[in-house]
Amino acid sequence: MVVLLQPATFDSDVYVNPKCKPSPVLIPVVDLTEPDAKTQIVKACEEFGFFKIVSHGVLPDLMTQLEQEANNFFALPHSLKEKAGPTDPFGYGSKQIGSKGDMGWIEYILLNANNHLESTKTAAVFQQTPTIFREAVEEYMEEMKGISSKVLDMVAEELKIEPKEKLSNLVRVKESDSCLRMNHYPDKEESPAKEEIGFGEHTDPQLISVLRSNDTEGLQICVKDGTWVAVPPDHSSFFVIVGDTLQVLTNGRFKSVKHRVLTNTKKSRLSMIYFAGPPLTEKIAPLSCLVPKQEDWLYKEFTWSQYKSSAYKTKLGDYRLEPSDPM
Ligand code: GA4
Repeated sequence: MVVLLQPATFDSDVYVNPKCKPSPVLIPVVDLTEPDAKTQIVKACEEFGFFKIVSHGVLPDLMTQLEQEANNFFALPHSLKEKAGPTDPFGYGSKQIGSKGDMGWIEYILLNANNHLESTKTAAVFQQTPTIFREAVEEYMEEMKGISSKVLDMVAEELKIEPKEKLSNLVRVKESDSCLRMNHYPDKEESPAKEEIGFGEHTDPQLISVLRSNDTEGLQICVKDGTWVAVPPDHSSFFVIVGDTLQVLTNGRFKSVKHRVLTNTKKSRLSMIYFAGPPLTEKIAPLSCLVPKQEDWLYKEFTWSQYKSSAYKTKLGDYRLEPSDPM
């Protein structure tokens, strides 16, 4: 199934893309219960590095409860929220993204999916909030681990990757280095609201990311010809984003998709993104069952820990996956 998306329009010169065409773009929507879902997922990963999933089985109550609790956190006085910051990279952050000076119209919480209470910053997030917030976060992370493993199993089955749990095990094991981010893009008082960068363009370093937002627009993806396409929000579905690591494992067959969030509405946007990452010690290289001859590999082998630490030293928009030299 495919859905028609509207191409993004831009007011400011900064965002004008010379390749921005007024043509509609088709973005895949995959129903996870359909028999050909895995074929559609692989096609979507090759074509866009992005797709929407419906019939995912996650209870709407959990999604709305976490959204409500996150909204309650962001409604706290700034002085209280700051007790869980600055980010290390976990904890509460406001306007600053990463450590290289990227800024956005945003405040956020970044939580490690494993042992998150061991980080003093993330423990501080939950000191300011009722227990129900931590419980909802933990339950939601389990669901997201399930969704990302399921998507990776479907990819493995379609690509005939052996053993067939090879990809999903990277996420399922307790050592997996995944994290959950809750982004709050505050509303604008002025009318018409000024368009600003909420979260600048970037690719995600991990395997896949699973995003859910409230019904406020803002997310855009960059399609093959360089056109930016606005993704209509849908609070009951998830959006899957291919990350750099899956691009390397598939030797570039799947592309990690550049995306960004622009804020130009009077409504605040809240999104939750689960970044499914492999264990820190995992060696990442094109899968030999997909690319048997090493001379055909576009990327050198590296560990997730090496890639992650080099990515965290870059600016958000930097291109981090030069073939043969990902370091
Ligand atoms: C992008 C994906 C995730 O949000 C994130 C981000 C991280 C951060 O916010 O600290 C990074 C960014 C993300 C990629 C490059 C570096 C690191 C900010 C930044 C400038 C948590 C992640 O893993 O990488």
